Amino acid sequence: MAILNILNYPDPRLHTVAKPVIEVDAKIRQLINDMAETMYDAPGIGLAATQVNAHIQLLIIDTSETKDKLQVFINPKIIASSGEQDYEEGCLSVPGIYENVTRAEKVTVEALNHEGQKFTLKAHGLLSVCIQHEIDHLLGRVFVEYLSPLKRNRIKSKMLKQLRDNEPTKQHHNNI
Ligand code: GNR
Ligand code: NI
Repeated sequence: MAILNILNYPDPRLHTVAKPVIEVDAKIRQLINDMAETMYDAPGIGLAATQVNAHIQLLIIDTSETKDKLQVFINPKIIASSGEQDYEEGCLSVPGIYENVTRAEKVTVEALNHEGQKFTLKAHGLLSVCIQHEIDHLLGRVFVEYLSPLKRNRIKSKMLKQLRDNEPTKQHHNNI
């Protein structure tokens, strides 16, 4: 197991469109284990392979209180959606930012599990939000793209400033 590096917005690699998984093999299951460790460590309730710079259609979610109900979605497809809901979203790739996003209230998703078996799941509420948020990552979309250009640009500037402030050269300067 390993904790993987999470890409931070506005890293252009977050806009990569993920390719379908051809075979659910030992290598994929290793990545699932590493992503799970990374998500629980963060901590977060979901993680898309895109966020750890693996551009394949794989995402994991655990919205349980007890953090022991990992759900794996490989090659996920939303086959039905209905209604609308607003939710204050956050993202491990946009740390410290929480903004309201409107999405479908209910979704039906088809995917493969960690054993490569096909399943269908109907979700509502937070799980539905999370599925849509993670599938967006696989399509190269980050939730801030639903916000106004003004808000998005403010967030982008804030993230770039954080990045600059964390550079080793600056760190040295700060410590003197
Ligand atoms: O940990 C996360 N919390 C969250 C809260 C509201 C809506 C979506 C999410 S997903 C996020 C983890 C993440 O960035 N997944 O891509
Ligand atoms: Ni996210």
